[in-house]
Amino acid sequence: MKLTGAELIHARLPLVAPFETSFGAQNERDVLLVRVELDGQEGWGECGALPDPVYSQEYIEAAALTIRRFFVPALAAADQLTAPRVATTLSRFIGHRMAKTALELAVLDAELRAAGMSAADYLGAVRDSVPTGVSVGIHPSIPALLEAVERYLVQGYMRIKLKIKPGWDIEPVRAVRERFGDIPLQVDANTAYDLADARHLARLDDFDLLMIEQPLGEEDLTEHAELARLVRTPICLDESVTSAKGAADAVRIGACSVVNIKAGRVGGYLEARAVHDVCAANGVPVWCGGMLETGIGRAANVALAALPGFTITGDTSASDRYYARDIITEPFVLQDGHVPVPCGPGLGVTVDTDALRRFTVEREDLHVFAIG
Ligand code: NPQ
Ligand code: MG
Repeated sequence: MKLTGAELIHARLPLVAPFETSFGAQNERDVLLVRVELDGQEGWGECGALPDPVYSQEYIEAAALTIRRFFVPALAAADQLTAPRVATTLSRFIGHRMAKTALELAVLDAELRAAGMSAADYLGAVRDSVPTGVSVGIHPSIPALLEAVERYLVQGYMRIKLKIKPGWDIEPVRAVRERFGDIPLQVDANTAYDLADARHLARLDDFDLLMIEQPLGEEDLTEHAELARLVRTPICLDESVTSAKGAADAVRIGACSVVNIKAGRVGGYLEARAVHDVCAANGVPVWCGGMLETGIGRAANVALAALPGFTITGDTSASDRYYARDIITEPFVLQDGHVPVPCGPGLGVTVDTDALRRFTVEREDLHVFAIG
């Protein structure tokens, strides 16, 4: 198939509650969506980038520029465009993995809609629903945190992940353990600590956490391996893993014993599957992370999380964890702690274009013509 159209949509969705992490608080989710046409067949993709380069180097405006200036012209020159060929066609461009992921996903959606196959079947899903956990932001007080955690447990979430940072770590974890007992519990620091904090982080060992996610810097693989020798709680990497090769290296040097897989971070859903494969081959459990996706990216994440190696409950929460109103007609709804894996063609979700228009900040038709 050939790329016959491309459109960028910058939308802004209000969050049901502020989401605070060690890198800041958000009241809304700005998101970059991509709509492509392959021989006239529509496909949708979502870019995980945030408005500011605070989780990773990428940010929305830079992703939009990169897609417009480099990626779409390169893809327009490809004759037989398929999802696997997106990565090979864009491989001479370094980085910009979230931008690449959005395009790969849109091409995959169009290709699979034309073929009548679901993304879940294409990726190799073995489940028709996936258990899900919830990521709980930093709260203004311990009572406010406990109230939020209680709400999620009542809703049926299978695992609680607390965001931590220096000054908000031991006490919130202790309070949640004391109040809710033996629930599946883990923490995520989003790179907020240094190796010098090892003795402090070892205090978390008292609370039988499933893991500590990304305590140290993105580039601190060696330091994570050292930290893993100083704490008993398993180390999970998020920001540090940007490819299947990187995942294999991290595991080999002992930097982590669990991997959070996010497609955008590794450059696409096919590379995400490769991370899954290399981890499975090494006996390393993986789980599916999230970037507060709309229904488009959420559908893809849930399909990915249905692969056999995703043996740990992830962050693929129901839509109403983040949004009062998603821009997708069918929200993902929690049933007995699980979300259903979409089984329709492509991503298996339908974009409500009227609703999307109401949330759109900026929209742009891209010129689709080959360079050179
Ligand atoms: C993580 N996600 O695992 C990320 C971080 C993240 C679900 O915890 C707005 C504000 C958007 C904060 C997207 C979860 C965000 C955000 C992702 C944090 O590290
Ligand atoms: Mg994380």
